[in-house]
Amino acid sequence: MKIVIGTRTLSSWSLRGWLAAKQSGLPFTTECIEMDSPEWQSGTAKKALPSGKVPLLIDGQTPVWDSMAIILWLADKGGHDRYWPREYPARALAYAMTAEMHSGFVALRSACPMNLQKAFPDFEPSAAVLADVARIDALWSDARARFGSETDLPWLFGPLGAADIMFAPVVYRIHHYHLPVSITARLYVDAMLAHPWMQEWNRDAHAEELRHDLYPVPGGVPA
Ligand SMILES: N[C@@H](CCC(=O)N[C@@H](CS)C(=O)NCC(=O)O)C(=O)O
Repeated sequence: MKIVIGTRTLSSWSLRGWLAAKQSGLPFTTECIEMDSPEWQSGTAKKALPSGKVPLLIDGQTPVWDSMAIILWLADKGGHDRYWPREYPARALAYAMTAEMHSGFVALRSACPMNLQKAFPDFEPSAAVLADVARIDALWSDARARFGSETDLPWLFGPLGAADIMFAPVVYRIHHYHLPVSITARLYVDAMLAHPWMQEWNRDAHAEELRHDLYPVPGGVPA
């Protein structure tokens, strides 16, 4: 299996696909397409991608694109228990919040693009961004209160799963843009930041040399 990703510093959807591949427990290789390369910018590199976007999983001869489809495919192959809680009420919430993240939170996503090499301590979130963060905080707190067990702290539903994977870039956004969250959410953010796979991704991101500021946000200091 191969997962094709974009620049680690910038590509939030690639982080999801790559974490999903890690969580499968199956062997895979990673191919990174630099998003500030002339090939990506001119559209040449995108021609090899069915949707023109990353991540793309190639399993043998089978291409699977879109982070949500990659999670579904890998759950079929690697085992649903690796991604989804076993109990039905918990599973319903995990499905719903994973899908809500996949399709929503546009204000947060557009105002706070993921950039792992920069922090924005003076960022002033709009009301729409604060509303998105409050909704995410409420979802995390609900999952933790109802289904996260003390022994399996700090994940949302016990072991790391699809919901954690889908929210992973939000963890970085909260951290890098200094967005206000509850203590419960902050503990979750800190635990996710300390996860070995997040650390590996972050380390590799910091090794990247970016030629352009593709998603400029005013201000910012090195992270
Ligand atoms: N819904 C897709 C979104 C993928 C996506 O937008 N990827 C970005 C990189 S983070 C991309 O390839 N953008 C290229 C473009 O839109 O031209 C998913 O879940 O994988």
